[in-house]
Amino acid sequence: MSDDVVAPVDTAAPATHEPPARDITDGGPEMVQFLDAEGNRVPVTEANSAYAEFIQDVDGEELRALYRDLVLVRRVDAEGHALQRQGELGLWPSLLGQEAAQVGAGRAMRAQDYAFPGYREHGVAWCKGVDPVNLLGMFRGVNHGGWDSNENNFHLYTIVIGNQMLHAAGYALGVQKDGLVGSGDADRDTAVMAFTGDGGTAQGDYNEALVFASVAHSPVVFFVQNNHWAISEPNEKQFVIPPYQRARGFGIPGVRVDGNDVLATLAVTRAALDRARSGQGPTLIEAFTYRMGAHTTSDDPTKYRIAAEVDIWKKKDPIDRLRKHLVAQGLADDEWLAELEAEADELALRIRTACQQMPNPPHEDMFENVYVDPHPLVERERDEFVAYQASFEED
Ligand SMILES: Cc1ncc(C[n+]2csc(CCOP(=O)(O)OP(=O)(O)O)c2C)c(N)n1
Ligand SMILES: [Mg+2]
Repeated sequence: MSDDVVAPVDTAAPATHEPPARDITDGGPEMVQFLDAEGNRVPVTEANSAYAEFIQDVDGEELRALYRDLVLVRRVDAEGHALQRQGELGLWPSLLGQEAAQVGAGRAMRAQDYAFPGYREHGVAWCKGVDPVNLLGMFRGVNHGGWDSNENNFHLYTIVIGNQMLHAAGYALGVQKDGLVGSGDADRDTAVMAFTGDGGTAQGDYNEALVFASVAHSPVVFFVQNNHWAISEPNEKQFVIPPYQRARGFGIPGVRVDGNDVLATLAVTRAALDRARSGQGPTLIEAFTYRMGAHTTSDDPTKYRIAAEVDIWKKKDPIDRLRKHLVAQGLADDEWLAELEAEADELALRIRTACQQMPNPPHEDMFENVYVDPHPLVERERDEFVAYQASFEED
């Protein structure tokens, strides 16, 4: 049993509301892991044995492709951060440290599977084929959300915490009613993935979505990235029982995976998506990971967390561990790694240039897309706004 497990209630004992003390750097023996922090393959354990078959086909080429994803996604993130600091973006929420959780989940998805992200899922966006330039446009505030959701089956970012869980549960219900589940056709059967954080699990929307999805046996995978912080609030303020164990209370399987291990995340997510597509209902995945950066560029984490905690997690870095593994297996050498760095530089230059060149839209564009059809109230407000703007003298 992991440290997180709360002992059965002793009715004779006085009630206590103190959460159990836990080591936030240790996911416990139930956590699924295939690559340890040193890049070694983990032997078969009770926790990982059921998932090994889901990564049996991952050969050297695919391992290198996963590493490439991790490196490029981290570079997109670094560029987003830098552009915000240089005044080009209004805000940037960094995914630093969560690359493996997102690439593992994103690469497990098939083209027809639909993702409902929060606001930090740049790695999932990458895997679903959303151009990072679109992410930058959204945080630059030059469009209504950044991209066409249906182009890549990747919904718009949702800032209202936990809200996308309900969107996903509803969409999954629709998928089910359209008969897109359980036919055995790998290109047709569809699953839905909903992404939220540890803080999100405390929201009403999250809990309602899990009830809806579980009673309807909908094809949805709830993917909680437990990065241990909800802005400045630690796990202890969000739950007493960790998310993967709370799944049981909703009647769905819950699994904790090492979110800094791309192989484990890929395996566990593939298993959960297969379950969903074949009509066996929802699964909850808790990816045990860490937010290495600030909550967003508006935040200063040195005000509320100690550097020693960050240092421990730096040693669990998701990219370092896969690089060590590749090098040890003879799958990567200095030349290949340097080529990848050059590719990352090119990507960074492309998205930076595109961001700086984005034209500012006319102000009145913000009145577009409020409703599907024109609406008299919105039109009146737009006209008033245009007249107000025109009342200023040109300088
Ligand atoms: C309904 C709602 N309440 C509060 C906020 C303000 N808020 C923005 S991010 C955040 C923390 C979310 O933490 P978590 O779910 O752990 O996700 P993380 O940011 O760590 O990825 C809060 C409270 C919000 N956006 N929406
Ligand atoms: Mg969090």
